[in-house]
Amino acid sequence: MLIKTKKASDVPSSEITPKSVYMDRRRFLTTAAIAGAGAAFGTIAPPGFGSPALAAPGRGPKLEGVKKSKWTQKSLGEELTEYKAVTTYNNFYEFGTGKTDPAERATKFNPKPWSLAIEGAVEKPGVYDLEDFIKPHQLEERVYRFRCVEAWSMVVPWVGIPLADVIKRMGPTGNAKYVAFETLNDPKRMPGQNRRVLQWPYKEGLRIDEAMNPLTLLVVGLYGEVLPNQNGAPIRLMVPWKYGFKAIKSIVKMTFQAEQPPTSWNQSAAREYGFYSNVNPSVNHPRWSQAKERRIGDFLKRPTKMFNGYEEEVGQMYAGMDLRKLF
Ligand SMILES: Nc1nc2c(c(=O)[nH]1)N[C@H]1C(S)=C(S)[C@@H](COP(=O)(O)O)O[C@H]1N2
Ligand SMILES: [Mo]
Repeated sequence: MLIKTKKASDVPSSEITPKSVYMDRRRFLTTAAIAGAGAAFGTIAPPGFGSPALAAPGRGPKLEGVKKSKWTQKSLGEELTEYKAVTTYNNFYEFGTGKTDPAERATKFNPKPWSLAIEGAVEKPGVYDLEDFIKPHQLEERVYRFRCVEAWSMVVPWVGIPLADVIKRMGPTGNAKYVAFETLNDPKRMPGQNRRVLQWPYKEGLRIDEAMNPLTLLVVGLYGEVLPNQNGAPIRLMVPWKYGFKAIKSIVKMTFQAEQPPTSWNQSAAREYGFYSNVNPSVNHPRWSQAKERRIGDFLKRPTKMFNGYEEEVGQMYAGMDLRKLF
């Protein structure tokens, strides 16, 4: 996300794929050429279609009992973004506003133990220990496209549980029209919160049907491993048809309520960031076009797709809505 004090004439930092990412990619291409076409890429990706990152040994604790889903790399038909880029090119303002800040500054953050508060219009509100909260659910891997409002994008094999299953378990009442999410607010553990670049805690929200959509995932891992701190450990949201800032990290609270909740980016710049924030190439950001995006690792830009390519799955939820007004 860009800070709003930037001038319109500034080139968004997102326009520039960081050199380290290019360099890594080039290095991979060379290595792959040497290794030859028969190289095995591990168990997640089909051979020959794989991500370079999977060729490397494990980097974090592996998650056990993760099942495959129908959202595979093959079904998406796109290359995975390298693990290194996914974990070093981040937006997580609680650890600084620079792209490499989270990876550099969140190393000492300890997301264990973690509790998650469920509040409001549900039959089973309470404060849950995260491990107990996750345990009844089957972890699954889903390869999703992910597009930041800054016009860069990635393809990531997330591991998580469908938010719909969690909501069903909590028993929403008739007043549960929206879900509000909050990130941990603890400047001692999240030093970026000492600067008021946003109103802390970071807040996000979804309409209940969006939260219950089969695509919506509560993420606890990526690349088969426990979610790295910089990517929002221990639990973050993933709504692949919306801009990246909806994907709130390090969640400590979910509140079910009748009113549309306030969201951090909307509070910070209402003209620029709406509640819905569906990826929409025909609604430009006031300061830049949303028609194209740069896939991290690519040189050329590609056209952005309506709802980030998930129109078939989610378009119906917005039938009859003016998405220029409700951006
Ligand atoms: N708590 C919190 N969640 C956040 C952010 C943040 O600054 N704080 N940044 C958002 C933005 S703008 C993006 S693009 C994604 C980035 O996720 P990634 O670093 O895993 O790619 O996280 C989103 N979730
Ligand atoms: Mo973003």
